[in-house]
This record gives sequence, structure tokens and C-alpha cells, in this order.
Amino acid sequence: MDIPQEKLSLGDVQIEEKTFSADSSLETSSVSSVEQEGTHNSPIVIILVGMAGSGKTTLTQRLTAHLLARKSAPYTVNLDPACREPPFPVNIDIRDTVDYKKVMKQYNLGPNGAIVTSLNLFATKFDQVLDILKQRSKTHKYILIDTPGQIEVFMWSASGNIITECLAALFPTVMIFVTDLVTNAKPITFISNMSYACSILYKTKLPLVITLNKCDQIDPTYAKEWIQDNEAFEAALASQPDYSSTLASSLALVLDDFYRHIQHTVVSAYDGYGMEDFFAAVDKAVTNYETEYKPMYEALVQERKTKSTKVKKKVTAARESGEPSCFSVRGSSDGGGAGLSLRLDDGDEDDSSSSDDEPNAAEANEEGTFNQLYQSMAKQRTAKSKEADTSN
Ligand SMILES: Nc1nc2c(ncn2[C@@H]2O[C@H](COP(=O)(O)OP(=O)(O)O)[C@@H](O)[C@H]2O)c(=O)[nH]1
Ligand SMILES: [Mg+2]
Repeated sequence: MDIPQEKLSLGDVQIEEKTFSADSSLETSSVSSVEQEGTHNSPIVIILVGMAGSGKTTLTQRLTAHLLARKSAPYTVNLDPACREPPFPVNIDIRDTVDYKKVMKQYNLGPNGAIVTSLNLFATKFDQVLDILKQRSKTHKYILIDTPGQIEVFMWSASGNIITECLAALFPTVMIFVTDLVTNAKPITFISNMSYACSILYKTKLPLVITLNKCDQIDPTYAKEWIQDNEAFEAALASQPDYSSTLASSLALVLDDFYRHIQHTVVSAYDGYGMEDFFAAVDKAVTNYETEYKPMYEALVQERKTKSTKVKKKVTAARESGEPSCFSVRGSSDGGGAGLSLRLDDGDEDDSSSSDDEPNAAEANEEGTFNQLYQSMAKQRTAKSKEADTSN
């Protein structure tokens, strides 16, 4: 069920921030009370994603402990609205802003719908989070972002996309794909997880580090071999034949190139094994971000700005010429983010007249002229109403 956008609003809620130091004592402060700090130092944003139970939260805890022990307290953000108390000190916690259980009741949703909706609601206030992060950039080398248990909630939702892009537009950002060595031990599961990792790379276009977790439970040599040597993977596959072995074998060949460009690292969130290697991989990924991803992002932002300006001009021209306007402008880049704007809250003045079924002006720009889109939309409407008449 789609929730009308005008109903997805947190009003004028202020994001709450807690501060903690190396001794992990917590204090609460509100955004307004945080003093603006001087220059912008670009901390590294580490976004942890992975299947439910892969160990994202435990790894966030381990990374926090590791950094605290080195007197370099990370800045931590919990984006999982449905988690129990996170096992690490959290600076910004989605649960302080959105009550996931109330969201379930208010919007009459099940648990998964409520998690997505809570993240959408939080995303409408993410500009405040970015402001806080900018203010904190001088004092923290790392910003750790723990994401909801179910990977798709973050990776394949509009809000997850917006949050990632906004962060990547401001700071060097690295995606950490946490995966569980125990469940990966079957070749078919392993290759499915690696395909997922590949899809994350293509979706976010951000540097990715595959983090093979839980090495305290199982010898990780098999995974390293399968990544480095296709023949070793083929041999493992042959020893456990399955109806999807042929597919897995073809996938492994395709992924060979992906493996060559992607770093992987072995850790145990449980006992802290592999932390130095993990941070070395992150640092290398940051170099990639600077040389490859940042220029690409900047070009993308510029392209969106140009598109957005063109669309705005077309809408204004259409209004001035007296043509009926029923489009809203999406993709405004005000605010210095990645050229993104959320349409969940405080939308443009025309938002109330738009719906998901209706193409909007940004799409009009991609398809052709404003008028062309207007006409195709009118046609769609007529077809729809005819369809409705016949079914009645
Ligand atoms: N043995 C072992 N267990 C782990 C490790 N990391 C996480 N776990 C366990 O795996 C389960 C899921 O971890 P959690 O961090 O909640 O996963 P998330 O859903 O990805 O956040 C918990 O029971 C953790 O204690 C690890 O490195 N070793
Ligand atoms: Mg978790």
C-alpha cells in the first residue's frame, strides 16, 4: 500500500544527537546546541550493509571499540528503527526520532512496511543529520552507519538511496558488504552473496569492501580461494552438485572480473580479528573514491542540476503561456546535497496534485518536451477512465 506523501511527515522534529568520548560516557544534546566548527576535514563514512544476521551491528560495535581503544572515537549512526538497544554508543539513533511501533499502528503496516516507512520518515530530516555530521567532521575520522537488518530495506529503497548519495556527495564514502563465512560455505550461497555484492557496487557506484565475517567460527581459507581462483570454486561446485550448478558456474566466470577490482577482508566481529586489515582496505577504498568515484559523482550532480534547471524553465514557460500545469518539479538541488530532493515532506507547491501513476516533469525532460509528456499523460488518463468505464 502506498502512503500518500503528504502524510509522511515528521513535522518540525529536531534530530537528537548524543555525544560520547573515549570513556563512552553519553550526553544528550540537540542540533541547535552544537557549535559550528571551523574547516571541513572530510571524515570517512563507512556504511555497513549485509544480509540479516551477517553481523553488521556486531561489527559496528567491534569497529567502535577498536577505534575508541586508539583514542579516535568514531561518530556512529544507527539507521535500524527496529533494533533492540545497539551494543555500541550511538551518536544519532533513528529510534530517537521515529517510533517504529507507532508507525506500524499509525499507517496500519506490518513490520517490514513499518521499517521502510520509518526510514522514509527519517530521510525527510536527513538534511539535519548532514548538518550535524559537517559540524562534527573536525573531531571524527570515521563515521559508522549501521543499517537495518534486512538488506533490501536500505539498498533498494528510495530513502536508502538518498541517504547514501547525500553522504557520498559530502564525504568520502565506502560501502562495506558484511557477509557471513558460515552460511557462505556452500558454493551456491557464496556465489549468490557475491552477486549481491556486485549489484551493490553497480547500484551505489561507491567503493566496496567485501567483509567476510565470523572467521572465529570457520576457517576462511575456502572463501579466499574461491575469490582468487575460479578453478578452486569450480572444484567445490563439482563436489556438491545442485540443480543450479551450471548457473553458479557461469556466474563465477562473470564475477571473476568483479573480484579483481574489489577488495575483500576477513574479520571476526566477535573477537576483533582483522581490524587492521579492515581499516587498510577502507583507506585504499577512499583513494578509489577520490580518484574514480568523486569525479563521477560531481559530473552526475552537475548533470542533475542542469536537468532540473531545464525542467523548471519549461514548467515556468508553460505556466506563463497559460497551459494547464499538473506537474511537480523533482530533482531540485537546493541545499548542496547530491542534487536530490525528497518528495515525502514539504514538497513543491504542486505536489498535492501529483500521484505515483502520473509522470512528473523530471521524467518529461527525459522523454522529450513538456508538451509531449502532457499529451501522453492526457492519453493515459483517457485510456484509464475508459478502462474504468468498461469494468463498471
Ligand atoms: N561467532 C560470531 N558470531 C557473530 C559475529 N558477528 C556477529 N555474530 C553473531 O551473529 C548474530 C547476528 O549479528 P548482528 O550483528 O545482529 O547481525 P546484523 O543483523 O547484520 O546486524 C548475533 O548473534 C551475533 O552475536 C562473529 O564475528 N562471530
Ligand atoms: Mg543489526
